[in-house]
Amino acid sequence: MAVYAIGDVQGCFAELQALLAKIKFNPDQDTLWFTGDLVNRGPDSLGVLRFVKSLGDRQITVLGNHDLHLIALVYGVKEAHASDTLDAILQAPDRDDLIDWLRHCPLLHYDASLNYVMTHAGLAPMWTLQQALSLAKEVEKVLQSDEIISLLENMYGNQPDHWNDQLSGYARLRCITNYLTRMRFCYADGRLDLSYKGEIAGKPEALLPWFSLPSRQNTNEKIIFGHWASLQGESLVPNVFALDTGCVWGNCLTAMRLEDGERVQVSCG
Ligand SMILES: [Mn+2]
Repeated sequence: MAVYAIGDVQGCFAELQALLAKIKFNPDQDTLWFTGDLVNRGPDSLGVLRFVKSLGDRQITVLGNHDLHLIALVYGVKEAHASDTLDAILQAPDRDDLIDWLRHCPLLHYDASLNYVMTHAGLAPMWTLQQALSLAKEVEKVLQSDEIISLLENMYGNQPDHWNDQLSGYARLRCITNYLTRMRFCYADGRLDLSYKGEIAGKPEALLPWFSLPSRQNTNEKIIFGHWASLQGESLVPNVFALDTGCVWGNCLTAMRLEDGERVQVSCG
């Protein structure tokens, strides 16, 4: 009856199976949480997507930027990047079922009894948990509606880069999506920086990891996130659990058991 949160898989199907064997995952009893970016860059995104979908309600997946990119490709709103490894999904006979399942995944998951919240990139420092829940739902509602193509067409771009409650329309949805799926560093006032992607050690002085802002409004929440492989699984901040350990970059894939915080890893070299 365990719940495990698993970091970014990015198409590394064999490593995912090895990790599930190592934790002795029992699909009749256990539940898996995925931090998103199930697909892309790795060798078998189709295998990962089919497998996670097949788990039904034994899994909870929050959407990452690569998952949204796949959805945008299938809806014809974006062109593939040279580094994408999504062709097998695009040509799969069950493609439409897989994408329809994917677009119904949430951007944020909160479990009150376990007292954990999970998103792909983290919780914007100026949001309370209650705010974040309701803002994520605003985007989910449109992603799951007939308005999806228009949302995807308007989803890309780095502006507006600073949340405020007055934002409206697609600018508002884009800003929410960027905080939930692309955030790493912010300025002290909570403005997003989406350009610097390097190590914390070499960061520009004005930037802080989102979870280190002194004014952060959600420090009492236990937050699980992925997206940021160069953290190597360590945020060094209480209640902030970084689970992307760079499987697709040859490092490792991590599962954390929520009941006791114990971590299990398989190496992906
Ligand atoms: Mn990501």
